[in-house]
Amino acid sequence: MKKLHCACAAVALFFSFSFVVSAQTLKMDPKPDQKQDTRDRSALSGKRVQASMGTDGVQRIEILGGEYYFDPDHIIIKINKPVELIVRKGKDASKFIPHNMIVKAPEAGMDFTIDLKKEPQTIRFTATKTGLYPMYCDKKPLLGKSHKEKGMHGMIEVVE
Ligand SMILES: [Cu+2]
Repeated sequence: MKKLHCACAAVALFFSFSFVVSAQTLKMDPKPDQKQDTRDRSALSGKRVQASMGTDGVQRIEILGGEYYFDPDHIIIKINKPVELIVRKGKDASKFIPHNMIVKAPEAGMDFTIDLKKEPQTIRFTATKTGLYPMYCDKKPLLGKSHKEKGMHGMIEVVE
């Protein structure tokens, strides 16, 4: 009798477990726009995020960088409103690989180069022209591809 009881419990456990697994598989199914992404860090890249407007009128967004990505890598900001990009190395980023973030668009009010650290740093500017502006890391080992070529690049989109 006890043995039968155990078997029943095992079967019940098995079914509830497989239910959890299938529910998780469904949840983990990548979104269509992420599927099309062919860069190295497909799980992280291809992410469009609009900076959130603070009650103080400053748009803020946090960006992580690492091997070899920016997360998010497509940032949407509003024109003529102050922006704070809070940048730092991702938790998984190597201590030994240097990274930076560069945006060279002086015509749009954005012109900066910042070395990424584990601690957050804030870049402040106000974009003055709508459009798409590239951001990238220009680090490159002596041999091999640059970080940019490996996927460490993204876009800042300035909208009305
Ligand atoms: Cu880099």
